[in-house]
Amino acid sequence: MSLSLADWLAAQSVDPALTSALASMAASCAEIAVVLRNAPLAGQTGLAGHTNVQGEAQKALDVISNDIVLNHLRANPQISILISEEMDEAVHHENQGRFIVATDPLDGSSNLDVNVTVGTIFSILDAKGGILQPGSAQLAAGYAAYGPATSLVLTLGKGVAVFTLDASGTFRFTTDTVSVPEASSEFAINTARERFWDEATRGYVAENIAGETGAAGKRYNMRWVGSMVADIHRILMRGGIFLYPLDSETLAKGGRLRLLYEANPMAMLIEAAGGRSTTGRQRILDLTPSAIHQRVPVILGSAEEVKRVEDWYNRVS
Ligand code: FBP
Repeated sequence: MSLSLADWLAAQSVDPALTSALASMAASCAEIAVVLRNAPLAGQTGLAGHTNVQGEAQKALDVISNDIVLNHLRANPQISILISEEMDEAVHHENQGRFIVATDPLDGSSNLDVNVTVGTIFSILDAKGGILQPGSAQLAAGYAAYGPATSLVLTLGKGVAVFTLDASGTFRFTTDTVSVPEASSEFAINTARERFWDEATRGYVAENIAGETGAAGKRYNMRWVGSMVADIHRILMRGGIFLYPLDSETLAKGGRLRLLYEANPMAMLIEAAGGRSTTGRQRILDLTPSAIHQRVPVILGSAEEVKRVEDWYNRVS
């Protein structure tokens, strides 16, 4: 039988305190997987009746998932601060814990009603650096994808490893040869937002749609699940590019996706697997956050494609 996550971390000589933090996140994800599997039977797929700090309607499962993560992390003396998409303020635990965890406990929850893959995204930081550290300071990042299989995808900086949840609730090592191909011909963007796009996004997408007859000189396919974990998982497994750029409608907010618990962990994973990440104008992992729920433009995936988008931004600036 393949190694459990705990045995794999021990084999990598990962610091026991960090191992403990990762184990708490893995236990949260295993518990959320069970809740999601049974949610339609338990009548838990609807709205919770309130909105989160971003003004978005919370689903019952957003709240349940947040509580699960909160309970696991509160019980872990290694974790002193929890930042969650579902909570207005960072939660400070009364301990000397070494780590901060930033999480989106249930990303893509608008897809729950249609039984599409959703996920839990997390980022782990050294508490000494405070809550507003650049993504390049992350000690570990990962997500669980609740799809046909529940996958835990993890990076400690170099390389990306995938674990699969078995029937007993243990994540087991599946592969560590995840590599985002440098070239790709798949792009993921919400094209219904075209009228809000900037010149660079318009130019890049138009070239892709032109296929063999355009500047890219090859035919593209568009893939968009609308659930970030599902879209990024596809890109990690077979390449492609994901774009949620700054557009005229999201301009005032700084973007659509959140820096601390969506953009940073996904950028760390993509870069650790050989891909590239940018806001269009700057590497995501170099941004210094100004607020815990800050939003940013997110463009990441196969290096050649991301560089083409960066070239467009350089050209139109
Ligand atoms: P939530 O964190 O509110 O669930 O939103 C994130 C997300 O669902 C991503 O998973 C997805 O990429 C994006 O929003 C899609 O947003 P939209 O449907 O508004 O284009």
